[in-house]
Formats: sequence, C-alpha cells, structure tokens
Amino acid sequence: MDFPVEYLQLDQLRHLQSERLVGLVHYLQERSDFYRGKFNESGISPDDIKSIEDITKLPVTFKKDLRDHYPFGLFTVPKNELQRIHCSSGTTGKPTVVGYTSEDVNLFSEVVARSLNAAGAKPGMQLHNAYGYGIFTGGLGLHYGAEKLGMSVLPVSGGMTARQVDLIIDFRPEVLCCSPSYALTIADEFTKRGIPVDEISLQYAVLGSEPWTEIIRHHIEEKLGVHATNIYGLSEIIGPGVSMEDFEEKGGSYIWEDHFYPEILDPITKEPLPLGEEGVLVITTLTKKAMPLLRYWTNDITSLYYDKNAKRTMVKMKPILGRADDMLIVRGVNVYPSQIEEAFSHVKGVVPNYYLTPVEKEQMCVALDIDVEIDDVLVTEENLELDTDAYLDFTGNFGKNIENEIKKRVGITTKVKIHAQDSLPKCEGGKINRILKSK
Ligand code: DLL
Repeated sequence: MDFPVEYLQLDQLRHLQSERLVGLVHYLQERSDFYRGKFNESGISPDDIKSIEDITKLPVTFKKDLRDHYPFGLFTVPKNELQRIHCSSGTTGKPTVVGYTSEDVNLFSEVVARSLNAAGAKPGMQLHNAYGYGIFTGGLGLHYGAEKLGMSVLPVSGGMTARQVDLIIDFRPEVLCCSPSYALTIADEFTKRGIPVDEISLQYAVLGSEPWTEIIRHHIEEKLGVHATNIYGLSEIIGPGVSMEDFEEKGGSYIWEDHFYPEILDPITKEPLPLGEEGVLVITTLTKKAMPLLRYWTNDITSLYYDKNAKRTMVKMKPILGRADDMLIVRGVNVYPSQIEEAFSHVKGVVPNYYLTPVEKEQMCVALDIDVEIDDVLVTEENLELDTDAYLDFTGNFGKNIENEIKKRVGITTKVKIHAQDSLPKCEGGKINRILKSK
C-alpha cells in the first residue's frame, strides 16, 4: 500500500505546505481569539504570510498557552462540531485538552495508517493494540489508523501481561503496539514461559510514547523476533503518527510534514537552528480544524536531517533524546536518561531495565545512582550463585565497567548497583518513569 504524498518532490511539497499555511493563518485570524490576539500583539497580518518560509514570523505556542485557556479556549470550532476529545498525559496540574472534528479524526487515522504501513504492517494483518484506551491518544489513535489501513484490531489496552501473552499465543497477531518499556515486559514473559522466538507470531512492533534507544530495540527484536520501529507524536499535535520509522531503514523517523511542519529552535534563544543541529522540535499543524497550533513548542529534543538512502522524500528526525524537562544537570553536565541507556549498550550483558536516582546536596544534583539488571546468562556462564562472595565480586566489577562507560561517554560520575534479572519493577503498561525521587 502506498501513500503517494510521501514521495512528493520537494518543490511540490513546499508548495503544498505554503498553500496550507496561508490558509491556516487566515482560518485562525477568523476563528481564534487567542491567535488574533497574538497576531495583533506582534504586529503580524495574515497577509504577511505568503509561503512556508514566512513561518518564522509567526508566534511560538507553548503548553502554558493551552493550560491558560483550559479546557476549550484554543478550539476553533463550536463544541457541537467536535467528534472527539483527548488529553495529554501530564503528571502535574490540569491536563491539556485537545479536540478533533470528524475531519481531524480522519486525518489522525490517515497518518497512523501511513505510520503502520511504514512499520511493515499490511492490510489483512492483525494488530494487538496494547496502548492504553481512554483519554490518552495511543489506544484509539492506533486503533483507527489500523482499521483505516485494513487491519483487524484486538483492543486489549495495557496491563495484565500474562493475559496479553495468552492472547498473542492464541490469536497469532502479526503486529504489536505498546510503549517500548511494556514491549520489554511482554518479551520477558515469553522468555519466562520458555517459548522459542520462532513460535511467536509477531513480525512487527510499533513502539513509542517515550524515549528509547538501540539497546531496547535490540532486546525486543531478539526476544520477540520482530522489526521494532519508533512511532512518535503528542496529543497537542494529534497523538501518535506525527513521525514514524521505516522498518527497512530505522535509525530516524519521517515526519509527515504535509500535515505537521517541523522546525528546530534553540532551547534558550528560541531562534531557528539549521538542519542537523539539535534543539527543541516545534511543529505547526497545517491541516487541523478543531485546534490548529502554530509553532507548538513540543519540549522534545531532536534534530532534523535528510537521509540520502531514504525511500520517501520527507524530512527525518533523530530519535528523541528526551524532554527538555527530563534533563538532569549532574555537577554542571546536562544528561538525558536516554544517554545513560545508550552507554549501557556498550557493556555486554546489561538488561535495559533501570532506574536513575539523582543525589542532591544543597539542592544541586551532585551524583546519579543507577540501579540496573544483569542478564542471567552472564551469571550462569560464570557459574555463580546468587549473593555469594564470588557473585558480589563479579557484579561489583560489572557495575564498575558500566560506571566507566558512562564516564567516558556522558562525562558524569555515577554509582551503579547491579540487580539480578527480573528483580527490578517492570513497566506494567503505558509510559515508564525511569527517574526516581532525589535522595
Ligand atoms: O504519547 C502519543 C503517542 C502514543 C505517541 C503512542 C506514540 C505512541 P502524549 O501523552 O501527549 O502523547 O505524550 C507526548 O511523549 O512530547 C514526547 O515527550 C513523548 N513521546 C511520544 N512518542 C515518543 C517517541 C503520546 N517515539 C510526549 N520517542 C511527547 C520519544 C516520545 N518520546
């Protein structure tokens, strides 16, 4: 199945984006008190916007703007024209609320269908959808997209891992979707039951909603026998399906930029950065009706690039390094959990189930304690018995190796405590929080 727009020549794509942006600013001028106010404040007239290149003249929108206009203040259609409402998964304060017209729901389904297709899924395949159903956009987003592609869906939602595995064994789906940390939990359950990987029906895993790195991809692909690909998105923009990896390319994700125009801004100056430079991803929704956003500050750190071997013409983004909020400053060094995770991949035998505890002194983070698991196989190979002196020596040295690797690659000093495989809490469905409360 092909979605021809993914292969547009760049000049045609820019033309389409320009037309859409011009339409959007006029739409907002007419329908949005919020943006009309912003245009007036900064002395912009919609007529100043003639092409996509003019986008930098427009104001940046922040999460705070959504919060300040809770719940429906940024909607540009009356409530009776909505078809659906979702919320973002904020952990503090009021959630941010997003609305969809029926056209928006169609658009959402279309970009998710494209994403599933890029992930390797095909019409006629069955999706085991372990994303949460509810106000979170993951469950329903993947559900509608899969149906649009012509797949069947088991709307199982997250949690109850044993039942998930029973259903995968009995129903034999080809595609799994859930968060990467939950895919690890599902994969571990298969291993625990001693089911050989070639007996698992799954071929593709479509994973996102949280940052993840190659070590997690490697574990999931090996244990489930799948192509694991990265799906990215956020409720404010639409939900999952803003960008997606291709299962034969991996390494970075196409942004569906006919609908979601990306820019990278400097986190401090908020000025645009050139292609290839890392900063905050900012997205303009070119075609949404119920709650279009101009230059929305996602707070996610990444960079944009073109891949010369890419099948499609659209720009790609690197995996998200983390949310700007999740950055730890350890003795003056900026660190994202994903960088620690990446460092693990250089030590053989690390199981990427880990937790980070910042250690504070006078309200400054001075160190990082890390709890992480070691692969059972390594311990068995050494013929070690749990908790004996030999075991403690071995895991002590193993921890030192990890500390050295992190020092070398990330530049911070850590204290690593090694735990037996399956002994740390696992993801029970949904997003995992790997940063624990400071000590
Ligand atoms: O997490 C939408 C989603 C559902 C994406 C299912 C993918 C799969 P929110 O709850 O609004 O929406 O959270 C959005 O999650 O700003 C990122 O910080 C993070 N995030 C989402 N996908 C990825 C990813 C959904 N693939 C926030 N890699 C975003 C890294 C991700 N971070």
